[in-house]
Amino acid sequence: MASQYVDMVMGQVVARNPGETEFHQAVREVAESVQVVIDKNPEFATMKVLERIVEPERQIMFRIPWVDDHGQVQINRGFRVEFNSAIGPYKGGLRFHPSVYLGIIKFLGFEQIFKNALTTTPIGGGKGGSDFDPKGKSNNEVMRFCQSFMNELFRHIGEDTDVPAGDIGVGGREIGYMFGQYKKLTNTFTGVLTGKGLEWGGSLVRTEATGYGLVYFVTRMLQDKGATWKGKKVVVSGSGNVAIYATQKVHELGAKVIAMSDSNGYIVDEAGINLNTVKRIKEVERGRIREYVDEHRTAQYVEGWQGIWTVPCDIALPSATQNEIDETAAKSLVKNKCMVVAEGANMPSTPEAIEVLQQNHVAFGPAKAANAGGVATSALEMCQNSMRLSWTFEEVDKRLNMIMNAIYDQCTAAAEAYGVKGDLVAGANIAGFLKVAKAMMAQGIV
Ligand code: NDP
Ligand code: 2IT
Repeated sequence: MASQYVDMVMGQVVARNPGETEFHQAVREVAESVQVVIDKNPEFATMKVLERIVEPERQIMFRIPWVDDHGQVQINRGFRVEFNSAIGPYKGGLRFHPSVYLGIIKFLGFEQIFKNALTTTPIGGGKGGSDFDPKGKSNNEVMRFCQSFMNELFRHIGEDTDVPAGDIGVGGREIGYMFGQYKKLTNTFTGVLTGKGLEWGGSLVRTEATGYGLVYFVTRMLQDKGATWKGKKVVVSGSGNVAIYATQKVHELGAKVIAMSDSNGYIVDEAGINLNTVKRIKEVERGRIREYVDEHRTAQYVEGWQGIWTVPCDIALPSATQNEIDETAAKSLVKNKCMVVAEGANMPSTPEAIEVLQQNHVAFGPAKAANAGGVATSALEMCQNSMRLSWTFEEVDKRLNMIMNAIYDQCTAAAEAYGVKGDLVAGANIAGFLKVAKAMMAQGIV
């Protein structure tokens, strides 16, 4: 339900950011949700809060030259979009994937503003990355690339300024190489990155946090339907950090993940995915998901990643990438009587897909809320770094669980307060926006 005001803001966003379709998509959803907030609080319109929020505070693009194992010079492009610092230092991951361009980093940075606001912790929104493809690269190549990336990035970040972390293609290995280079360049040992190794400032539970948090969030969605995890069939797309630890927690809670994927295809194992095999293939060997069927005769491999949404399930957790559930996939989930869809990935459902799911009463948990456990635990890592101490696994996990419950409560309360009861998309956008908008109002025109 677009209005004149939303149309006006969207017109400006499209004109000023041509070709950045993912960014337009992310902005449109928030703008449509917060229309009711702006109607009720006209000072937000007078002070142009929405128009200011859609403009990044700072965007950095830079050259990343490095030398591959054959002695050839390679050039990639690096990005850091420091989107909004109204409630804390810029915070958000780095994505290394060949599809990365400014529009992807901006959509991710924009989403991060509201997600981070929902976590209840004091962090602003940012995102970065590169079009570097880590696939098939040696460890030494990845190290040289990360060092070159940090040779520019270091001057823009800092524990109280901007604190990057991982995302697609950036895990513990890459954070290690980047942290080493930052430390060498600045001669400081600070909490400038999160997702660090446990021996050098990392937090317990950060590795598991996005996946675990997603499952804690879905627990509340199920409760609202009078249901539990027991005996449920679950499909999780992707087989990276988010997918693996969501699957681990799903299994702990007595449900069964029966399908996972990567960008080539998907596996179905009705006996329940053996997570040890997936972890070995993806985390240790950096192999392909198809290798799973070599060891598990009950399983099947199907080429192409989109088909995973035709696998009948009670709960779907898209945890790979943006726009992986389109209208057709959503219709297929509805036909198969899926009861809950919750987003582990960022913006994995198209607007058309969300409409199909919501109209058919499938409970829908949006990324900003459902996958916020990762960045929330990053904020807990920052907190531990500042105090120069570390909490136990149980302590961090308990805080993560409390945060996911608080996020769920904020989303449901905001949806109810603004007349869209039960709509978690609107609830997440409204609650996140309100926190940031109030901070921006208090801080003047800066
Ligand atoms: P990883 O790099 O660990 O894993 C990504 C997984 O998604 C891989 O299995 C990858 O397959 C698959 N994938 C990537 N691109 C595509 C594509 N175009 N089509 C199909 N599959 C694809 O990343 P994460 O698990 O960290 O991130 C997954 C999602 O979760 C992203 O959307 C990310 O933004 C989001 N997220 C991550 C958080 C974190 O803490 N890590 C926090 C919150 C959200 P392949 O190996 O073939 O590339
Ligand atoms: O999308 C995300 O929230 C992340 N990739 C995690 C960001 C972070 O700073 O931990």
